[in-house]
Amino acid sequence: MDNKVLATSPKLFFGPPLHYCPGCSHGIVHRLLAEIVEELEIREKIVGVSSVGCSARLHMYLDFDFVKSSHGRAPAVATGVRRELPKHNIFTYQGDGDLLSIGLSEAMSVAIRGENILIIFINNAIFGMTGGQMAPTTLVGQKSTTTQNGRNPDTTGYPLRFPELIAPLPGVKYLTRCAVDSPKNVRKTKKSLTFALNLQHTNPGLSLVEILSICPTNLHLSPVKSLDWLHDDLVSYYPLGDIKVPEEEK
Ligand SMILES: Cc1ncc(C[n+]2csc(CCOP(=O)(O)OP(=O)(O)O)c2C)c(N)n1
Ligand code: SF4
Repeated sequence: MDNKVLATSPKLFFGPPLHYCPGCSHGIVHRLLAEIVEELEIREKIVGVSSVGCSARLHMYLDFDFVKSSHGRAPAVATGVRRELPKHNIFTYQGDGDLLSIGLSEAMSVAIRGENILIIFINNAIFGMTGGQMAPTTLVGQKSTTTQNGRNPDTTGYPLRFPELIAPLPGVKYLTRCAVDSPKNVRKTKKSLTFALNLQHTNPGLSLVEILSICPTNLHLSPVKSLDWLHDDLVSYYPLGDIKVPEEEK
């Protein structure tokens, strides 16, 4: 193992190695979480809710408390944790298939109730773990195992921009879209996640940080070409930047 990598790993991060495919974005976000919890000194005051999909083992890589939830149910589980621990930081970590397919009802419900939790939403535009089926975020024309000629909106609808959908709800406080495709954007993602966690103490309500990501395995592209696809195709449909920020925090 490379000692240089180990020497610079955050203390709360049990990795590398990770179980992900080469080029997968999940590991970058895991590492950011370890860095943030360490820097904010909240190891004893944060609970994550891990879910299903390729990131189902998230809790095994991070040295702080987690509750494991079933498919799509992380926001409901996080609500229960919030009721018991009103002063903690609480977050869910969910893929697009998990959050917006089976979990759409739970996701909408926490937005309507304005639950004081953070949803970390990994949008790689596909169901990763189960072999590349269409997700609600799959782009028009994008090939998947269930849209072999490319997604056709006439039969499957249009890709869902979830933050834009829930933005008008008063209990929804902070919505932003980031990407982990360049050092600059990784730093911006870290800033947004930190901002969302701090907001739980100053301006309670639902926060959602969408992180545009890549799944090279199911895109059938190299990691480098997958990043080109992210810049050229994904960002064109899912624009980066803040969607909603509380007036008093601007
Ligand atoms: C109720 C239920 N339905 C379906 C599944 C199968 N399943 C497990 S992970 C997954 C897809 C996860 O995709 P996504 O949330 O996009 O995460 P990724 O693997 O891309 O990170 C599915 C359909 C399941 N575990 N439970
Ligand atoms: S299948 Fe996709 S999302 Fe899953 S680990 Fe591999 S690259 Fe990552």
